[in-house]
Amino acid sequence: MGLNDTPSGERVHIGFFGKRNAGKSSLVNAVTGQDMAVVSETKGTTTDPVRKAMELLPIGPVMIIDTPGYDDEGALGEKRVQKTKQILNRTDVAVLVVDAVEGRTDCDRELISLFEEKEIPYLVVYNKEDLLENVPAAKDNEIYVSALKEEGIYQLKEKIAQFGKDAGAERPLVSDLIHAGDLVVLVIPIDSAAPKGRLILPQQQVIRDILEAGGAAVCVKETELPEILPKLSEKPAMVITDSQAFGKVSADVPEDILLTSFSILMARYKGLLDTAVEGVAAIDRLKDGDKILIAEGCTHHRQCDDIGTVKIPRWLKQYTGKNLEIETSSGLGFPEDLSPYSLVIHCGGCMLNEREVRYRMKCAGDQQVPITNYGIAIAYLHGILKRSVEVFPYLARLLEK
Ligand SMILES: Nc1nc2c(ncn2[C@@H]2O[C@H](COP(=O)(O)OP(=O)(O)OP(=O)(O)O)[C@@H](O)[C@H]2O)c(=O)[nH]1
Ligand SMILES: [Mg+2]
Repeated sequence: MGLNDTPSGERVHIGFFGKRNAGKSSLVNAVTGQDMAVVSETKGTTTDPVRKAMELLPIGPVMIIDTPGYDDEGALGEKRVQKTKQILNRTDVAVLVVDAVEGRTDCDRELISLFEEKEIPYLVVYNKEDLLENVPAAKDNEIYVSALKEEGIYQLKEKIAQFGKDAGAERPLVSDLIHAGDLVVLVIPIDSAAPKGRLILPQQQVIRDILEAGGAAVCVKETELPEILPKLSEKPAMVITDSQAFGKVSADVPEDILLTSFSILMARYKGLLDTAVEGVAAIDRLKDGDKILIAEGCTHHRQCDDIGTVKIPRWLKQYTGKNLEIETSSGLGFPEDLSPYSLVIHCGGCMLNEREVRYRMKCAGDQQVPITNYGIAIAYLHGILKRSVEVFPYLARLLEK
């Protein structure tokens, strides 16, 4: 796959932040080896984020983002913080650029607290070291460089790569939940909605992860499960089902066997599970007239469309018995202002939109609007969420509250 083919959602996003004139744009140019950003001695040269896709070894494909100075007086304080938070929501590694002569300022400390709040790994780059008489010793997440003299740029790239590699480290899908030698049953419906001639990506990924853990995967359709399950000479460590078949499968699998769904494992893999489980409890607090946003990441899945516009609204009304106002959005049309909504239910399956989905979850978090996803909401509305998160005892406890 060529460099230009890597979708931006799959790139490690590296954002450069700091005061005006700290040398953010100069550093971005030095790191990318290109004059992508305008540099000048005038404060406030960069007024909007500038992005550049590149290859940064050993991470691989990255997206470098240059940002406007965080101390810009022109913009209203609130708006500036908002804007920076939006960029931070897409940032995997933050690079704080500090003028080495001036040292850390209140503005830098404010940025650091934002990084910490967002749990974004960051490193502090003291730029303009050429103007220092003595270069102090640097801590592990600090480095002294000169963008102007191109000093320390190679070391900076290595440090970014080291932080980015950790950021890009993938969570396990299921391998941490099973042991070598375990038998895992996968329930995979083969209906008209299933693609012809192959399995879908989450199913492939789960099988691969089970194999890597030294386990064995037994794949079966939901219709054959009752007949096949008793044939196993040993109790399976776990049953993983397609969430659409959860109701039936949950009745067929004895209570003493752990049961979960592909969508729950995927949600955890993408780092969305906790937020979605916390958010779903808002369903019980819904009142007549409350607005709910059902957000679809893509515009082309007819099957998802049916779930979002027809099934979930129907189940919501049945479950709550309330008169709810349901709005839907699709594709990139996700509203910036979520304050009118009592709950956002987002689609969860689309692989390419992973970063965007995570970003939207964070937007909702910033505005204190509960957000959940299709898989979790469907399980909750059918009263089977508790059983499907049993594999994660801390979440099961959360639901008991
Ligand atoms: N001496 C010295 N000057 C530098 C260095 N890096 C940048 N500068 C100068 O600092 C000034 C600001 O550089 P920029 O890269 O535009 O700074 P910025 O942080 O992008 O500034 P804004 O876009 O205004 O927020 C320019 O005059 C640069 O030439 C450096 O390593 N040493
Ligand atoms: Mg700039």
